[in-house]
Amino acid sequence: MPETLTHVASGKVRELFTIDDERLLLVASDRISTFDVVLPTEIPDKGRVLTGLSAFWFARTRDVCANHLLGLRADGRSTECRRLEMLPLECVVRGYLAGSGWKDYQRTGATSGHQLPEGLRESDRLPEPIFTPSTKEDVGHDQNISFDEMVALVGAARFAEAERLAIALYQFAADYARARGIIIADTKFELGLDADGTLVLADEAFTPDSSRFWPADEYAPGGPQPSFDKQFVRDYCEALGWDKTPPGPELPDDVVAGTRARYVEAFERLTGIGFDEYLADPEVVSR
Ligand code: PZK
Repeated sequence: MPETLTHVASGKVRELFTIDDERLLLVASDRISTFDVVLPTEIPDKGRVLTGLSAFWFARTRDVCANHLLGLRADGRSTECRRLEMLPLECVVRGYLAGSGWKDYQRTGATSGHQLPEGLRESDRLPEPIFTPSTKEDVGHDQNISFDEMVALVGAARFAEAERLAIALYQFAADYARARGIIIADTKFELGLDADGTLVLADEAFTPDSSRFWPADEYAPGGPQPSFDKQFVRDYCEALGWDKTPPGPELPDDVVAGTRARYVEAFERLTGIGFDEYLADPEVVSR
């Protein structure tokens, strides 16, 4: 009998459904966004690459932090997960100075309450990774918030625990990835509480959609870095002179093929597993 699922939420490129009271189904599409706009052209297998990578990290980090993963479906893009009480904040960890962290630093010498050394350049590695959580915004960009606002949202003890887990998770994944030629400059994840009140890693983990992936062999601080996964798309869009407002442009076949190859390359470098092995049996990443 076909399964009936209730749709509960849509992200830009993912969908969330209810399976039952305890379980959700997270489905990653092949849609791609750039400059915050979802493009009309899909990247074949992108959703499978991101689903497999996330499940790989969940398996590798289970001794660092519990996670919501129950199992992968045979389609390779659908994750069955435990339903949690989500914390009302996005856990952001930065190991390098990019994006809004770099913007804040240029203005104030600090980001999210972390005073940083003088003289840092764009994309420099930070002395230590820092926790810079933000609020969840339904529309537009997440807002950076102060320590006091954060403590008011979740309480001091919960905040300290989230910070400790977030930094430990980032340290693990960033070291692992750096040894395989990929810099994870920063990352964002979501934590939830299970019925026992334990903090649990949810959503996606250390994918190129939730993190900045940079090719380590091209790393040159002092300016912006190329994106491991989306650089062909960005270059194409810049060359078109598109104004970065919707609708975005269709992508030509060579940009699609080159971008798909980069996603598959990230998957294979990080997991050490062939992508065709993953397609044949998605659970290979969890063993
Ligand atoms: C949950 N999101 C964000 C992700 C979307 C929206 N395990 C969980 N338990 C309860 N809630 C969530 C999760 C997870 N993961 C995650 N919203 C709720 C989100 C993907 C697509 F539309």
